[in-house]
Amino acid sequence: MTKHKELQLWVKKMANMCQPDKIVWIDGSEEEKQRLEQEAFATGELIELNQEKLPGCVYHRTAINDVARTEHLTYICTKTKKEAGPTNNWMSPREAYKKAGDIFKGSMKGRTMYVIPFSMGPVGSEFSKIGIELTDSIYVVLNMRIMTRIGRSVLEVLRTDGEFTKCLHGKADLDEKKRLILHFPQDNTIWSVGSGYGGNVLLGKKCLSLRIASYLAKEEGWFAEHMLIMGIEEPNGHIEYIAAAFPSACGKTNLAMLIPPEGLKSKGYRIWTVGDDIAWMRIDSDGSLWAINPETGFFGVAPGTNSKTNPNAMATIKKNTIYTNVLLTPEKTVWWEDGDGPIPQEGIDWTGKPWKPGMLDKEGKPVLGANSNSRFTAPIKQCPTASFRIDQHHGVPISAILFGGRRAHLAPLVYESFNWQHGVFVGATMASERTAAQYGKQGEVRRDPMAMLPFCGYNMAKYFAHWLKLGKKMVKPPKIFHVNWFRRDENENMLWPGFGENLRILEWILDRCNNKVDAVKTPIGYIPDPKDIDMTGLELPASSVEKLFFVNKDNWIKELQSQKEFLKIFGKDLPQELLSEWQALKNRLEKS
Ligand code: O2Y
Ligand code: MN
Repeated sequence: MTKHKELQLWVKKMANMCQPDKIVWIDGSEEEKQRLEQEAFATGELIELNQEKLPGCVYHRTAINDVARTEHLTYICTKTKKEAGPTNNWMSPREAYKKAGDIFKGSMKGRTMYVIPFSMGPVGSEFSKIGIELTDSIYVVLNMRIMTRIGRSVLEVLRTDGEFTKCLHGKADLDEKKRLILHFPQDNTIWSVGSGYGGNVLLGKKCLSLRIASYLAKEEGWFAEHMLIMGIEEPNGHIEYIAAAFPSACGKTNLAMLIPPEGLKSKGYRIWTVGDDIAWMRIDSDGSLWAINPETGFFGVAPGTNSKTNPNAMATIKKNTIYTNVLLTPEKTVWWEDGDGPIPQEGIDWTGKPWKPGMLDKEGKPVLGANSNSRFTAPIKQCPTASFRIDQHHGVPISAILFGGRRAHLAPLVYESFNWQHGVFVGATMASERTAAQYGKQGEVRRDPMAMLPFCGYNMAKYFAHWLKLGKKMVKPPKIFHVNWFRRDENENMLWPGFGENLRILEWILDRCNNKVDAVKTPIGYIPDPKDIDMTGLELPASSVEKLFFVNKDNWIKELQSQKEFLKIFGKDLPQELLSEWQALKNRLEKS
């Protein structure tokens, strides 16, 4: 399928190591998809779902020990440890290739190696990057088919000597002790072995589009970020785009496809979804920032997704969707906790065992039908709010960047940074409190700069410097804001309803970008005058509004200490500008 010599040689070399029985080049056709599905149905790798109720949908279960990204087995393999920085696991390239090579050796005997040419971003766009993933999993091929642009057209753009990221994935024995997710930014290479799930194996997603791309972005002068992109159509028909970075499990997918509340909908607001997870952004010749979503699908968490929390997601996943690790019902439909519809009276749970509601495990805890990280993989274009700009090579112009997290008693509902440098400080010190559903101690604050802690492919101190440097290159940089949809009162009651109501805050943000409203200066940044937030149709007591915007000086002084401890880990590499911002915040708080 290709005359690209380097590609041919690399495929041959990897095949010599993994020893598959067969090599199949993926062309991306519909016929090929049907063939692969039939093959996977025959082996049990996939189960065909009820085609009347869920046309084009299939079901997959992963190994029980393989249900989420494994950050502790994920490495950045740069020549020196310093290049990977203090927040990444590091392994030398020599050791990493040897360790993983030993696991890969002969691991595809009796299996087929699929060669997937894929483009992150529209095929042929100057924003886009090409990858080739070798994998022994049909499940991976079919997921990549939804999440990226694959097949013959990609090879045509690659021609005979184009650059590509070498992505090798093998399931091997699916043994956690022999699982490694390795990134070699200096070789433009990813090796993933011993897993068959999600972010570990769909190598175009977190591995290429964030870890490798963040490194390429630093070298080439652009941004690869863990951000949603959405368009907000204003009553006058003009669409403004924003990008937002929240740590995993803080509602990026819900925000990206929110439904305007009645009060604002009647004004004429409409939402356009460009992406829910990743943004690649470049400074254009007009001096402003333009973004594309390099992906073409959603790999969303099922539990908690329902017609109330996210009706657009529910509409998206009615057809052509891969369901992973959810409950399978006797009529071959799917169900998950906090989903839609009546609880099925029986089913097969995500581990493959018979399940009934109310079942308890040995410790007396409820047995879940769906794994808490069970997923749907669905095409963005099926989303009722999908933007008509998704395939545009040039992307969309970004007016505002939002950072956010869960901070029960600290950050106000929204605040605006004083300028780009201050905004970078706000992003660099961003943090979120763990929920009960997350691994670790509930309520514990996890620093997650720009929501990139698990995804930055190089030293994060240099990443902050890169943000500062690009800020200086923009004539009209986006304004940077911080949002916190999760503020609670003194009795731990949530103060803000979130979901569609968040549009009220986005409206204020855009008004700020367009110099339509003034704001109140506080030590941490600008906050809204509550009268400038349209609350039509939302009954919120005045006391709640006051609490939502309260800047609690004592809590912020405590926060300063925690920020300082975090920034300290970067030592001398930390840009001086961020220390100055920290000191300035301290001075402002002490004076207030
Ligand atoms: O657990 C996984 O393998 C998936 S993690 C994921 C998937 C889609 C979007 N974001 C994330 C994330 O962890 O940020
Ligand atoms: Mn994500």
